[in-house]
Amino acid sequence: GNEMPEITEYVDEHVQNEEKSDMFGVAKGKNVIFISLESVQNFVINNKVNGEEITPFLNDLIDESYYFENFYHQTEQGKTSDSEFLIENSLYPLSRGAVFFTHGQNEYHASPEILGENGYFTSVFHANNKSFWNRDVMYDSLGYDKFFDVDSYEVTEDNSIGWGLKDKPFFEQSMKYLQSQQQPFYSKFITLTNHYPFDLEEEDASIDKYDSNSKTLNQYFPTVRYTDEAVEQFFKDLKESGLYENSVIVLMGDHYGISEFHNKAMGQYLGKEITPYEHIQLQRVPLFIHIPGEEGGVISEIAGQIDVKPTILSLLGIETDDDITFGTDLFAKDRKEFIALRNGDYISDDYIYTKGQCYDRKTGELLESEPTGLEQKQEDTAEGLCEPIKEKVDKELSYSDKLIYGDLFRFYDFNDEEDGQDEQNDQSDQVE
Ligand code: GP9
Ligand code: MN
Repeated sequence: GNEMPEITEYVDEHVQNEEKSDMFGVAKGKNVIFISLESVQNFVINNKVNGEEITPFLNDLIDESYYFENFYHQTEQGKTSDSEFLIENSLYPLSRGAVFFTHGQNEYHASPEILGENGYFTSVFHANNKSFWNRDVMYDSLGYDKFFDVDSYEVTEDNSIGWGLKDKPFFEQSMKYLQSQQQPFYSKFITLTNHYPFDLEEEDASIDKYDSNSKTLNQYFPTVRYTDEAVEQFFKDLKESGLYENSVIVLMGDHYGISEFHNKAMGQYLGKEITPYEHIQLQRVPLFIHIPGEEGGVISEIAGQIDVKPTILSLLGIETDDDITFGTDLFAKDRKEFIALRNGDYISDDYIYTKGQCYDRKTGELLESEPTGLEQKQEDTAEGLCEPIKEKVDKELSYSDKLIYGDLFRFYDFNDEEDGQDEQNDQSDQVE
């Protein structure tokens, strides 16, 4: 625990906001329904294929939500599980392997645990084997009350494809469990149909495939549309059940669906060459925060999955002054100046740094390249422009790694007073 003082000092000084945002507590006491949209990247939003809208429901939802158009996924090899780790801990996943597997039994201070301490019932809905990504173990460590895994669903040959239960029956079958939960609840839904290799039956496809040399990209569009329709139906069901009015609904893409192996086809679709800069821009995934009764708006500031935990807790009016997070409330005014990707690349207001090159974020212009000769580093190159933030990025990633490798939260007392409260709450909401 020797590193703890240094890390908490860094977080206090460089991450946490002094002032609460104007949005603090606007959703106090409401349910949170978090929808993880498998492999949905934001290039499909407000875009078309063969003249057809790809995500008509999500496109309309922008008008009634806070929509973050420059929101980046920060996952690595742990894919969906890394995104879950990011959004609930506001720590970075690891650069290799999946932290869900390698550190599933660490001590954490995750949002499900914090929400449990604040009277929430917490659950996950996902129609896959419970041990996939070691979720059954990790969800205990994160403080979840209940995991509705594949065993909670009726899965037949007819209602499944690819990885399992299709998203439409998944949401349909989830409703009865959701309605029986104690309120307020925090429930996370993880969709599955829009997963590589994006297989979909003809009868479920509302739009045609794209036509390029990448079967993967071609098939991606109809499956994204299928998930869009599944979410639309889910919203209808939520409204019918009466849960909608009293809930905040957050929708987020977990990570990219189309890898760089498909850059040629992607370039054909987008009508531009996929440069290293464009590749980073393709790591944007949608984030919607939908609060019934609030108008919302499009937010262009850079944001990332690391920011989800502090943002949700702030909306719910939960104090997090003593928390250790590397993200910030997205509605706060003075936010940290960069979004770090797990490989050390980063996005700042002015720059995108990738592969040792420094780009202008807004124009994509290559500002400077790192000299190729090893010993030739010069002050006035890319390093000059991008280097100061790059140093901070590396430092922050290493602090996050230290917390995980050393299981350092064992040595940190998050809040004594809160602990006293937990014990009382725990007795009242044991729902299985
Ligand atoms: C598996 C699902 C997809 O349960 O979450 O996992 P991914 O391959 O995207 O990590
Ligand atoms: Mn995924």
